Order: sequence, then structure tokens, then C-alpha cells
Amino acid sequence: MNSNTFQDQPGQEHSYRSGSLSATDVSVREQAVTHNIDCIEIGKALGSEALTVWVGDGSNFPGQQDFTRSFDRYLDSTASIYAALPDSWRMLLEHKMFEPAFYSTVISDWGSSLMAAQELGPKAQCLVDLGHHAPNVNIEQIVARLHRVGKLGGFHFNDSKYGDDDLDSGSINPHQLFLIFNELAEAQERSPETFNPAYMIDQSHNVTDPIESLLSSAEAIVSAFAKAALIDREALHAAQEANDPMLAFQALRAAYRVDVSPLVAMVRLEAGGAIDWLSAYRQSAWRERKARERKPVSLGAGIV
Ligand SMILES: [Mn+2]
Repeated sequence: MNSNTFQDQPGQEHSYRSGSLSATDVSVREQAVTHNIDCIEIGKALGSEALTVWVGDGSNFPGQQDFTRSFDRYLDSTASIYAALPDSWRMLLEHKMFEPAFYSTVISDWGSSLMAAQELGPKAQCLVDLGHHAPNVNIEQIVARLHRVGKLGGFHFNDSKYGDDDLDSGSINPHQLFLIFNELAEAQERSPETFNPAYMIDQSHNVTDPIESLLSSAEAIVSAFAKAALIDREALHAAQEANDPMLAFQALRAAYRVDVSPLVAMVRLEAGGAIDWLSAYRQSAWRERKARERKPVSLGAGIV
């Protein structure tokens, strides 16, 4: 379940114009907490086991907001949500550096997210959206760090050229995706009993059929996973211990170079899918059929 306290909804009593879970006005905070608890209730009915919380709370001017008090208010609100969380659920805290706030954001980075998750308790973990960092940040290292402290909750996969672009996975930087999966393979090998990240896709498809984009993204994600699984981890670790950077890099490169598309297509076929998913999807005329069955709904742009 994803809560939404970053967009005002019709009929809502208080506006989130000045923040939601960290707002100075207690009635705004209470409304945002109630909304999150409502999301938990809906999630229970749907069989969900996690609540993702992303807030756009932040500021646009130096001095506009007290960094400490706003963080304290966020923690106070999220503690109330955490208390309503079923024992089997996780609360995934999603950080984002900027947008809609362009000077400071309350949960701006993995450091703030980790602090909050640690303070809330074991059911709270961090969610990594690939587009929510400063340009060129080493996301794969963040993945390793979060796993190290048991706080790697999950991902919003997408790709990015400039900021939170929500482009299709693997369309800009497939090597970064591979390096992230290398860390995931490493993490799974190190502690298989606690390795359980939630994999989600958070993309905005503006010029493609969203279903085609999701199929393409799923293939990119599975391919990165397959390549990471091919890494000779023993050789990699030996090169790392021997301080041989080129040999270590070549251990990664050897796996990255492999064309895994026949393997991925075969696995898809065995699972009942199509080898050529694009032509199979288009030939099925699924979109045309569903367009006749369903009423059109207009959705606003997403920034989560
Ligand atoms: Mn996201």
C-alpha cells in the first residue's frame, strides 16, 4: 500500500500545502496519520503486507523550517502509524532528495530514512527509489549499507537521466541496475535468512503504452538479476582481498558481458510467458479489448 499525503484530495478537511506528517499544525498531522491508518485497513482487505510512506514535506527557503523540529514531528506522526501496523507488516520509508520541496526535504536521503527506521523499530525499513538521489550518488553502496543494518526494505525501480525522471528501468543506466543486483546477490549470500526486499516499479510512462513499458522494465530487471547471478563471487572476493582492482572489475565485467536474453526468454516461456513479449502482447489486442470494457479515468501526474 502507498499512502498519499502529498496531494490534496477532494473533500479533504486540511490542506497539505505546508506539509503532512511533519506539519506544524497538529490537525494536519492527525489527518495525515489517519489517512495512513486507513491505508493499512484497506491493505489488510487486499492482502497487502507493507505500507510505503513517502512525504513531500520540506521547504523552499533557508530558515523556512526548523530541520530538527520538523523531523521530530515526522517521527512522532510515523510512530502513531507504526503502532497501527500489523505484526506481519513492514513500514517502508521512502526518501527523496528534492521535489516538490527544492531547498530541504524532511526525509531527503538514506541517512534520514535510516535514522527514522531505526527509531521506529524493526518493522520499519528503508525503500530505495532509484531516481530519488543526488546525481551520480553511489546507489549500490547505499543498498549494501542498508542491508548491513537490516534496513533494506525494498525498491522502486525506474531509471533517471536528470532527477526523479521515472524512466523505464534499464533505459538509461543498465550498468547501475546490474551493480545494484550485484549488491543484492552479495546480500542474499551473506544473510539468506533475512534477505527479503520488496521489488516494485515506480515509473511514469508518458510516450509508451504503460503495459509495454512494464514488460520492458521487468525484462531489464530480470536481466540485471540474471547477470548478477552469473558473477564468479569467489573470484571477485579473492581479487578484492588481493587488492587487484582490475581482476575484481573483470569478474563483474565477465558477467555483465553475457547476453542473458535467451536464458531470460526461456525462463519466461517455462513460466507460461512469451519469448517475444512485445509482439505477443500487441497481437493479443489486450489493450483494445480492455479499452472497450473499461471506462477511461484521467489520472494526475505522479511525483512519488
Ligand atoms: Mn517512488
